[in-house]
Amino acid sequence: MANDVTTDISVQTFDALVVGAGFSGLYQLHRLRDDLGLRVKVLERAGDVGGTWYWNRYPGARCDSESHSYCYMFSKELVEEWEWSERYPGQPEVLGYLNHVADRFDLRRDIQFETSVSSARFDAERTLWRVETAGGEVFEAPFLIMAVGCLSAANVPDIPGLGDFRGRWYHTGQWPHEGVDFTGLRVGQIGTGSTGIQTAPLIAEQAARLTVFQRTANYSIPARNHPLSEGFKRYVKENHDEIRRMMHFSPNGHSFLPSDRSALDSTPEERERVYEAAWEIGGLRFRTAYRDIIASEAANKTAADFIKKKIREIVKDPATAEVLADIDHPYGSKRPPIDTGYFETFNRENVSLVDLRATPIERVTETGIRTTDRDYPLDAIVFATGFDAMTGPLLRIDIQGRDGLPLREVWKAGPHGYLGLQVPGFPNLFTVTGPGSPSVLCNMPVPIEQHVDWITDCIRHLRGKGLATIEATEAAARDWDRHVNDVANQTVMPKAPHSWYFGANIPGKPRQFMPYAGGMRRYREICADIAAKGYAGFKLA
Ligand code: NA7
Repeated sequence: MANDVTTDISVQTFDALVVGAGFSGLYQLHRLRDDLGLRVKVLERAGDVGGTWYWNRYPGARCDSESHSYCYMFSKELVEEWEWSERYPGQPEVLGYLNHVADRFDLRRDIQFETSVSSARFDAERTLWRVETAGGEVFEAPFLIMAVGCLSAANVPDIPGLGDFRGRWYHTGQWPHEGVDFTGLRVGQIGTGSTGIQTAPLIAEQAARLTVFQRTANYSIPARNHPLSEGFKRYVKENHDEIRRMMHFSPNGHSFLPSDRSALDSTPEERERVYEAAWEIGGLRFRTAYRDIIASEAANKTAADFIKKKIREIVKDPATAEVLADIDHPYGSKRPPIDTGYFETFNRENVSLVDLRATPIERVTETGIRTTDRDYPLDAIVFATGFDAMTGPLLRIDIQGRDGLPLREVWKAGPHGYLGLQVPGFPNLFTVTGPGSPSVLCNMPVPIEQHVDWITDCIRHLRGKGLATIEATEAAARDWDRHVNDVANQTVMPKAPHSWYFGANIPGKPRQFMPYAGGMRRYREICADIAAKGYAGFKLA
């Protein structure tokens, strides 16, 4: 029988659409709805709020920023009523915080969960973005804000034979909500980035055997996590303004500042004392022991050598220590992890390390992983293999600007845009912490708040002036691309061209340094200046 039922596509219209309900999307909704009075809809793929903290539920998932700075600072009341329990909050605590924010500001009523955006097309005639979801729904609005996160497209490497594996496998960024019990199992873990370094010690405690497959050896600094004292909690509440000022002043949005000394001005003995003290304090503060660790290769080498020495001291088996300390890039040129007992884990009887540089993985078999020299029988594989960072979450959506111009086409040689906020040819489309902005080099809530505030002010400005569109100019975007590249070249970052900052972890992805390495403070000033000059470098119509 012929099916002649016509589908009624009912289009839902709003003043602004936001994609994503993590740190960025929640705050963007609050600002546009509660401060500007716009009708806003947030579309979120997950079943609840939280973004990265909704998905990353692997054992040991914990924030690398200190809790009192890993939070929104826009509301004094929010800071005063929320109490963090540890120096670094674990995943459940951060997720609890974001749920609290969603409830406190009554955000859920404007968020549609389990809604995956598949395409977004700009209709120039009507000056509207038309957004379609995987479920076939259609939404329209003049403004579209992509709050999709920088590290939300999981990267499962295409290793031959994975489909044949008879055990279970997991990606850390898509961890089962009910958790995984590794008791009695032989577990293989691929990846030794921030995630792998956090999860290995916990998996090792539970599993019968853990085999860590390491491709690139990595630095790590002890986190020295601990419960927060009542005195510190009081200090946080009473010094909100001061802490916020410090976060805005610091180059990376943290609540501490780098030393004003050069590592090269210290004697070796002095340096040893400074690094020893920084190692004891732990965490990302280590990077601030001297002002030039990230800027100068020679200064960096002094920090790198110190950490390598520490690895050799901690790890008892000299052969294992050598593989762990054989690090081929400057400290901080890849994302610097912090850990709780990572190197110590290799002193356990039930843990071993495989050097994939010497013996690469050939395939996954029905019963485990085969490298070029032997088979490793496994019951479970954990992929701690990271993400298609920064561009991945945007490019998996079919975004088309003026005249059907696909973003995938514009970015086929690497991301291109102005301030990491806009791309020429895509009017009224904003990317929160997009490529070309400080984003992943910072304590994330800081660049997020700055972008959301800038976007909100921009939309307010347009509406106040009766303007319909804002669009980055090609010339401004080209200059900005060059500037992003230039400032990266003033650091040690280009010495790790195999990092995900360059897109190098994804086969076929164009190699281009993606975040802005000029520092959050400088970036904030540039953005403010551009807005004050009537949005220089943008076309307003
Ligand atoms: P990362 O930092 O991208 O680390 C991924 C790890 O997985 C890293 O050690 C990679 O080695 C390894 N990897 C990736 N693909 C493979 C293949 N095919 N074979 C072997 N090993 C592989 O991701 P994380 O999740 O740890 O951290 C991401 C961010 O999340 C982090 O910066 C925090 O901001 C939170 P490689 O170094 O590429 O040789």
